Amino acid sequence: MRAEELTTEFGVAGVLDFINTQHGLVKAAISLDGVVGELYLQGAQVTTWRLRDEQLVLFTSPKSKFAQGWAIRGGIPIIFPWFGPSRHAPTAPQHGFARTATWHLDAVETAGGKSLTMTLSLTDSDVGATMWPEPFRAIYTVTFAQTLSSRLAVQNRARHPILFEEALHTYFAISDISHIAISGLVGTTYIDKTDAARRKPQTTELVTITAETDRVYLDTPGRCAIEDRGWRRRAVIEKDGAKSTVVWNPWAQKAAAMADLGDLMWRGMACVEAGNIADNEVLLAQDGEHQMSTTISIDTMA
Ligand code: TA6
Repeated sequence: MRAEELTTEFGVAGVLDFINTQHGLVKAAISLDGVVGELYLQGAQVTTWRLRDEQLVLFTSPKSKFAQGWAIRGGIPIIFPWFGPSRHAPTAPQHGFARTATWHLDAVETAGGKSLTMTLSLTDSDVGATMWPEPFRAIYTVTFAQTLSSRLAVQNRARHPILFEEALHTYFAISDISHIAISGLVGTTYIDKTDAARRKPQTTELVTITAETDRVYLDTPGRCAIEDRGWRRRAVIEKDGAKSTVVWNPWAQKAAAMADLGDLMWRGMACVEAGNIADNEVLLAQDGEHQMSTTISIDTMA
């Protein structure tokens, strides 16, 4: 659907509007009391959630292509039904097809000027069975308010159990990579993707990033946080139905090779992602539904 049709059907004057972008995508622009938001129908991807008078919360690279079929570098990409390279189809796109597919907007709810909830869906008929043969329906519900809540539900429409991985691959804006520490992961085990996928214990209370970091933490608690000394704030991520946490920063060398990142922007971002990956992948029964969710909130550090 084009922006005009979406605005007619779902627009809320002064709160929700739809825009056709120059590269052929459609995005929703959200404006609430004290909150600004943006979501692209491609990938159902939130790219902006900002509290007025507050630094950016989500990082989105201005060098992103924002074009059809290209993954947007930033915000909250939805990773489904596999994380990283596909084990079954080596030529299939990294991180699955959900982030480059166009999702349907099914419903919009507002609560005065305080919050706005969008519900979007994607089914196998939207993406074809070439990459993944399983009939499914995915429903993404996101609420923009003083917190940002996202829920991904997956329904199995196959006549057998299905296996899949998923993640909300969130890019956080930070003051500088040297100023942050991530809490809430101590005592868990991680797969170190920068070191031949070796499994290692997280022994320190805080995770700091001093080089390329690409870790899949398994069986993690429901809450972690990015402590940012530079901006004197904490981004708290509460999750449910998601057993894994990914921590990623490409650092200088990898970033220099990424056309949609490059230069020094890697210093101003850190991905802390909730999902079900590797050992935590989801086995979903026939006709079953699995849900995972996150809520991001910002509080000030003393
Ligand atoms: O979430 C971390 C990761 O899996 C890294 O391995 C890195 O590849 C990153 O995702 C970005 O992937 P992308 O396909 O968006 O370039």
